Amino acid sequence: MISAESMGVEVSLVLTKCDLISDKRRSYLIDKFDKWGYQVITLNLQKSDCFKNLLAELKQKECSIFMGPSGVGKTTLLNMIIPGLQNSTSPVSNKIKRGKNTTRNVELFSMSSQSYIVDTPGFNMQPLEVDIKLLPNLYSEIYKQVIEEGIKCKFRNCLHLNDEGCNLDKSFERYSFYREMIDSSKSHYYQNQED
Ligand SMILES: Nc1nc2c(ncn2[C@@H]2O[C@H](COP(=O)(O)OP(=O)(O)O)[C@@H](O)[C@H]2O)c(=O)[nH]1
Ligand SMILES: [Mg+2]
Ligand SMILES: [Zn+2]
Repeated sequence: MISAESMGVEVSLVLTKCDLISDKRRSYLIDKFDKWGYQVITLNLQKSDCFKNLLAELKQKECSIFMGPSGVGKTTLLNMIIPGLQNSTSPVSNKIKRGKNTTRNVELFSMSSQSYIVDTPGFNMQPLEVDIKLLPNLYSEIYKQVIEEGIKCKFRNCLHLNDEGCNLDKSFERYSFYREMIDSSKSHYYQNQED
């Protein structure tokens, strides 16, 4: 999600297979991701009326890309959206506990002449190469405080790592992840300086 944000790609977070969890768990997840700054769409593809909102959103966009681990239901969703399409899907393997990469290529499908969907095999995480100074803006938890609430730290380019002179409220779930990301970008940055 942070990679997408860094490229200016709008993120819509979709939780699939909601028939497999309780309503309580579903509410918990909606709330969790709301705090991350994402309004999630929850899907249960066994009920076809459930994806109307998502469909409306997809139709408004020029191009949408389905990303996510293998086996979460990306191709199943695509098959429901595009009438007549019967691309292969396969259940999550019990043995390896993950999807089996049934979709092998990145393929572009058209919903209309103005609207396309790309199905992908899943994730292939590349190390993120973002200017370290831009990282804080990719987290809504930070962005909201700095831009919308106007909090000011002592140093103008504060990375919000230390408490001295930093006024950011760091009590949000992704803060430790943010810190790790800054640390790994830093080591990446210094390594490149040495090359
Ligand atoms: N229980 C449940 N299973 C689903 C749902 N959506 C997809 N599946 C199943 O999940 C498995 C993997 O789906 P697939 O579309 O191949 O996943 P992909 O790898 O993300 O493209 C298939 O067996 C689907 O039938 C859902 O909403 N609920
Ligand atoms: Mg697939
Ligand atoms: Zn700060």
